[in-house]
Order: sequence, then structure tokens, then C-alpha cells
Amino acid sequence: MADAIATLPTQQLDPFKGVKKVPLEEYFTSGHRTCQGCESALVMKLMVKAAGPRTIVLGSTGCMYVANTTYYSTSWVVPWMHTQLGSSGSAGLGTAAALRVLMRKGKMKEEPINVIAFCGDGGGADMGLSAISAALTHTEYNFLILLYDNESYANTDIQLSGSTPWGAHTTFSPPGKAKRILHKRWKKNVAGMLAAGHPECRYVATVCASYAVEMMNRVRKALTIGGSTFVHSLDPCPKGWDYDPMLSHELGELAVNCGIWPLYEVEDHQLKLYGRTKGIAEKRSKRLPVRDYLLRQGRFAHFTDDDIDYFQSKVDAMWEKWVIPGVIPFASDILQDKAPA
Ligand SMILES: Cc1ncc(C[n+]2csc(CCOP(=O)(O)OP(=O)(O)O)c2C)c(N)n1
Ligand code: SF4
Ligand SMILES: [Mg+2]
Repeated sequence: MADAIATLPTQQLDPFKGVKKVPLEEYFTSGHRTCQGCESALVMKLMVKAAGPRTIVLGSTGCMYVANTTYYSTSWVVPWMHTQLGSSGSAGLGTAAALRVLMRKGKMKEEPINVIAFCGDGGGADMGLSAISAALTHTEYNFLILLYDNESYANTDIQLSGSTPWGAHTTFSPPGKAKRILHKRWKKNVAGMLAAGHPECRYVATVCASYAVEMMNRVRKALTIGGSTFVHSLDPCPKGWDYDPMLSHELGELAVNCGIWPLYEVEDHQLKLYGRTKGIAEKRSKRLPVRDYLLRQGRFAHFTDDDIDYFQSKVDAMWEKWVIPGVIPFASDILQDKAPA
């Protein structure tokens, strides 16, 4: 029975060997209404540029739905469909399964078609996590789930999500005189959780669009390897993070270079750090202090030196105490840290 539903062939998308090899064609074009400097819009553009024209994109509710499809207009050049908040996993799996049936019945030409279902952190790290988890166990279908993580429920005015960093000012966690820090939970480790929890899944990666070619090549690899795959992108958001829009690119670089956002891929159960993260791990580059990253953003403007030190200690623990730095936090002593009151 397993053979009867063997995975269909995928498109073979070789990595772009440098920025000059990236095609000029756009499949996510002008006319959208995202904020100036929105990194998630760049992620959409690069994601579908990497995938190419024979691609179907599905998107759950959030900024990348609302701002990109307004009153019968859209920036998407490829077929695109909205899906409910929390259902990118089921939409990706269902679309891949439907394509297979249509091809088997001869109602469509048989050809590899990329299916990408994207979601925000609210839709993916919180509400839709169970659907993504279920979808990642269906490795006989080819689809990629891309989580664009702007660290809040941005579209509904920056509410706190499971991806929001410790201490950040959101509309659900405003700093006040009685309590300076309202949000005291650490950001979920979604890519590590999904890689560790879905042993059949052949590809999970973290990316950041500040490293655009590397990011596109991870999307291409996920689509080429096939089965159900997952990519998690950290996306600076000028509105939610409260900074000058021209700093988006720099903030993405800083998140990686401060060690807050490690870049890695788990390919056929082999973990590889890549890019600047690999350089830091191999001690070829210095890990920058988190202060450089935090103080550029209004959402951390209320932080005292103690708060910054606490944040730094958590990131240090991630690098020095986790069983696999930045990926698997199974060391027992990291639970004994002391957060500032
Ligand atoms: C089931 C459901 N609950 C609530 C909403 C309202 N809603 C629309 S977009 C959104 C925020 C989604 O956040 P995220 O997935 O992080 O995407 P972002 O807006 O940050 O791009 C919410 C709560 C909805 N559309 N559907
Ligand atoms: S709120 Fe953030 S994610 Fe949403 S459109 Fe604006 S910059 Fe982009
Ligand atoms: Mg979000």
C-alpha cells in the first residue's frame, strides 16, 4: 500500500550560485499594501522567486493575506488562495493531495507543481501548530510550509504571540509603572520542535531574508527534496518592532549575528549550521552582544540593564548549555535561571 502512494517527483531546483544567477522574473509584484520596510513582503517575493512559475501559494489570514489581496486586486502572479488562520498545514496537505488525484485521473497534465502554504507566527507557531504537525507526518505528499515570523499577531495590531521575545512591548504586554515586564515567557523554538518531533520529515530549516540568496536556496532545497517540509523565517516588522523602516535588513543581520536567530537546516536527519551562524559556532566570527539588537527597537525601549543582561544570559545559555546550540534545549540546568522581577 505504501508503494501505491509513493511520493511524486519534484521540480529539481538547483541552488542559485550567487545573486547574479537569480532570475529577474517576479511572481509577487508591486501593488501590495504592506508597511514600508516590511520584511515579510520581501520573504513572499523571494520565496516565490525561488520556487518559480509552476507554483501554487496558499496563505493563512494575517498581514501577508490582508495586505496582499485587497478588493479584487493582488500582487500574486502565481495561483494563490487564502486559507483560514491556523490551517496552513491542512491547506498544504489537501492541495498536494488534490493535485495528485487530478493527475491520476487524467484531469490535469502530470507534472511536478510546487505547493507552498505560508502562515504567520500566530497562525503557525500558535493556532495552526497542530495542523502543521499533522501535515508533517504525511511525507508522501510534496508541499512546503513556510512560517513568516514577525513575532506578533501583527495584522490585528501587534498582539503577543508564542513567538514574541521575552519582555517585548506589544498591545497585550505594555510596560507600566507597577510591572515593567509583562511578557515573561521565552520565544517558542518552533523549527527545533518540528525537526525533533517529526522524524520522517526530510527537511526543516531556519532562514532570514537579510541573507537573501541563502534564504532562497533553502526554499529551493525544501521543494526539491519533497515530501512535507518546513521553513521558518524571522522577519523584522517596522510597525510591531517599532524602528525606522530602513533598518529591516540590518535588524535581520543583527538577529543572526547576536546568536538570537541561529541559521540551520536539518536535512535527512543531519543538522547543519550555515552562513554566519556556522562562522560563530566555529569561532571564525564573534557573536555580537544582544544589546546592539535590542536597543534599536522601540518594543524593548523600557529594558533596564538588568533586563538586557537577563536576555543575554538566555541567549548565552542557548549557545553554551543546550545539547545542540540554538536547536535542542534539553540540558537540565537551563531551567534554573533567575529572571529579573
Ligand atoms: C480563527 C480566527 N481568529 C482570529 C482571527 C483574526 N485575525 C486575523 S489576522 C490575525 C493575526 C494573525 O497573526 P499572524 O499569524 O502572526 O500573522 P501576521 O498578522 O502577524 O502577519 C488575527 C488574530 C481570524 N481571522 N481567524
Ligand atoms: S505590520 Fe509588520 S508584517 Fe504587517 S505589513 Fe506592517 S511591517 Fe509587514
Ligand atoms: Mg505574526
